[in-house]
Amino acid sequence: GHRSAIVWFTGLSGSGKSTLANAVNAALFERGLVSYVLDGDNIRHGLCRDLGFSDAAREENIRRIGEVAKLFLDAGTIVITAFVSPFRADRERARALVTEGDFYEVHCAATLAACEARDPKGLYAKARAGAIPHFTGISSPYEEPLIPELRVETGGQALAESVETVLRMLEERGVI
Ligand code: GGZ
Repeated sequence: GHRSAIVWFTGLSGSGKSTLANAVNAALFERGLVSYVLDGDNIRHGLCRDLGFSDAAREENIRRIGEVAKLFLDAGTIVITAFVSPFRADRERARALVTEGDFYEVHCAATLAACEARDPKGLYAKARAGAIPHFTGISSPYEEPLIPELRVETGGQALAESVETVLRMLEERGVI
């Protein structure tokens, strides 16, 4: 059996959060476990379509995602969230919504240099040119987790290795 849990990925744009979240989700499915990914594709285009990227808008974005994650937790799911979630206080607020031990913060710790070199959507180039205001890492802060449950070096290792690291952590914590 398994426990429900919130696995909260945080990291810079291009740090591999969504890719890792979806790969972990697939691995959990292979094991017969019920999990679900919340990311920009299914949240920022729907529930949070009214929100931009000011500090206040991000705070509200993360607040809503925390509440939705809590609902998935109550429904018995392993919910994996993949948002930049750059502010410590906002992440701590999401953590505080649920019981201690149900929330696993995972720092996708690719460096800014690695994310910017990769720049899969060309957003860093645009941000450097001043075309995207408040871009995380360039013109808006990213507050690294101080004591995340897990730190994954998504910039410098293969996806499969990162997936194994997350699964091992969930095993060690008795989630799966
Ligand atoms: C950061 C931005 C911005 C700004 C658009 N700053 O690489 P992506 O494209 O797919 O991931 C980024 C995503 C961030 O949305 P989140 O909901 O995860 O952010 S937060 O948790 O801070 O609310 C990026 C894109 O949206 N994007 N403008 N200014 N990322």
